[in-house]
Amino acid sequence: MNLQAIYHKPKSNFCYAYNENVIHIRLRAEKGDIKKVFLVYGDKYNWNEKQELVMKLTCSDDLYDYFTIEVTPKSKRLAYYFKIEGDNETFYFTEWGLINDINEKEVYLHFFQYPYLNKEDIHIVPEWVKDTVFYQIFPERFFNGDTSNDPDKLTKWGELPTSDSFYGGDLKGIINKLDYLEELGINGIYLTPIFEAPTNHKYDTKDYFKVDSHFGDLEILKELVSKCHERGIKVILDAVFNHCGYFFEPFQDVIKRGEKSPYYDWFHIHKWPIETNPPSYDTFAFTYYMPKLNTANPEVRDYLLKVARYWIDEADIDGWRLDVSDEVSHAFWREFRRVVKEAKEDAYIIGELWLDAYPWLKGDQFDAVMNYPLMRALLQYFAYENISNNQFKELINKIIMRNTMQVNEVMFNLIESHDTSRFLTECNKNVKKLMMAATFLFTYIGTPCIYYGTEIGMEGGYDPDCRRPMEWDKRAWNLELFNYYKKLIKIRKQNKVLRRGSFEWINDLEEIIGFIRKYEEEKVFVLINNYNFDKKVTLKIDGKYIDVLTGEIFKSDNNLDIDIPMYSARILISYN
Ligand code: ARE
Ligand code: CA
Repeated sequence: MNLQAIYHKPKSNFCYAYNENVIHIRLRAEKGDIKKVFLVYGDKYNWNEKQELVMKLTCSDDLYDYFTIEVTPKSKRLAYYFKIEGDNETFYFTEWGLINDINEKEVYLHFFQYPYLNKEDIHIVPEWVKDTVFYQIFPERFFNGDTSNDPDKLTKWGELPTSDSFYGGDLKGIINKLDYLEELGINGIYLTPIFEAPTNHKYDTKDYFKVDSHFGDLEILKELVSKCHERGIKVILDAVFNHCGYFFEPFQDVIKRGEKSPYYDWFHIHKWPIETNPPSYDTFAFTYYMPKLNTANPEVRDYLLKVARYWIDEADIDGWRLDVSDEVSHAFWREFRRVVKEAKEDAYIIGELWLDAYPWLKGDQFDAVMNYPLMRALLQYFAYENISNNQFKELINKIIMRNTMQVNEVMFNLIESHDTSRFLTECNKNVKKLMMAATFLFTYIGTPCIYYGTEIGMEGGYDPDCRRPMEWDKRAWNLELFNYYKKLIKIRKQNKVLRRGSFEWINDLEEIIGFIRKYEEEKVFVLINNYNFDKKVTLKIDGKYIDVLTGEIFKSDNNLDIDIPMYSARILISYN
């Protein structure tokens, strides 16, 4: 047995409260090394009544197996250790390591503990997020609903963007297109920044309390949010708190007055007079027009927290997406969460974080992050075909195991954004591959987000090309893709099992990606063929199923042979 590979840690993603009653436990071991693991658990004050349960080998990544189990400790206290069986040896894994034998008289010296399941420490995620399909809008590029607020020099709608083009898109434009969004079926909108700022992307805020005049004003934002709410659509805004813009008044004051400015300590200034090339102060990515804010300064914290609260109170927004969230202090985000959840209990807080984000997702900071690791796996498997089926599964498993299940269930899942090139461009315009990746996105755990225009086949390379103005001429749409997206959204909305169900791979399908999701009595089998050859697979299933993509009905009393033509998928839902 490879003892060094065995890993567990209480109060981490390996042992956490899932809700007020349930604790999830995971154990890691070398892949293929361990035959069986038992969880021995009980209350440390009443150890006599301890119980023993077999843990399930839920998944594996490239190196490890993960065994998991769910327990409901009666007294809310949990003491436990693992009994691990290898080929011809048994070990006990305890707080102090691996031992050959447990001396039950001294067991209290050994066991791991989740000492008490305190309610206020549990990461409660907003339930509505699980029922939401998001749509990301870059407001400058969606629709121009009010030409009277346009910037001076406009690029013609339809022409390709440069880093500084303006097209005139605005909030009124989004209001005008709500029928479109409702027809598509989405019920959540994430807007990249809308506050006053000179650039087209507005990540360089000048005034955090003002809607940019090219986009509208407070009244129009309120109208947008209330009209969205009337249609059951939630609205999330972008919080750019890592840095401000060059023209942010406090920064301008520092430029003028240096150390005499009361705002000097709002930033990280290395030298005055201020120089911009290279910047003599900390910035976002050495970008001189994005001075980094000093959240160690309580005044800065108060200011930003006021901003966070203001837009919830004034405009009734439903959450925040946090720009460059990894470079802002954890201490700040903890306060941020408290303030935001106080203003709106079920607000959704999403970090923009491209890494393993577990340190931010323990329940005291964010609810979820933009799932860029998932996007990467989808690109590798569906677009580039440079990883095998198994490697894809291992990657997905690795990503699942990084976080708690309540986080996975509200993860902000995406296949492209305003910071990446478009999926369709990455897969050489093979719309079928995009359709297959989308099938995964809409049937997988977590909340799907569509970047405006994906659904009609928009293309584009890296920023700024991925921010082309939305195509409104239906003749230029890929209608097959559009209808497929509509269908996927509808299927997800109609089937709770896709929004709440458990997740498990179906093994031995060779080139087919297959998984099962279960929720109460419902079951769904998803099969995806991302290759240019037809396949037939045999599923060991019983009962009646409908393929909600095609309407075909299947009956089986053990082996179901099913065709999966090239670049197609099946979503088989059980019914009586
Ligand atoms: C501008 C120009 C671009 C040019 C760029 C480089 O528009 O054409 O290529 O400058 O100089 C905003 C604007 C961008 C703008 C940028 C700087 O939207 O258009 O680019 O400001 O002025 C990392 C960060 C992540 C960040 C990405 C972009 O970790 O936080 O880089 N994303 C957010 C927003 C952006 C925004 C900003 C931050 C700044 O979503 O839109 O940019 O407010 C890896 C790493 C990641 C890295 C990622 C992408 O995987 O792990 O850390 O993200 O690659 O590079
Ligand atoms: Ca306009």
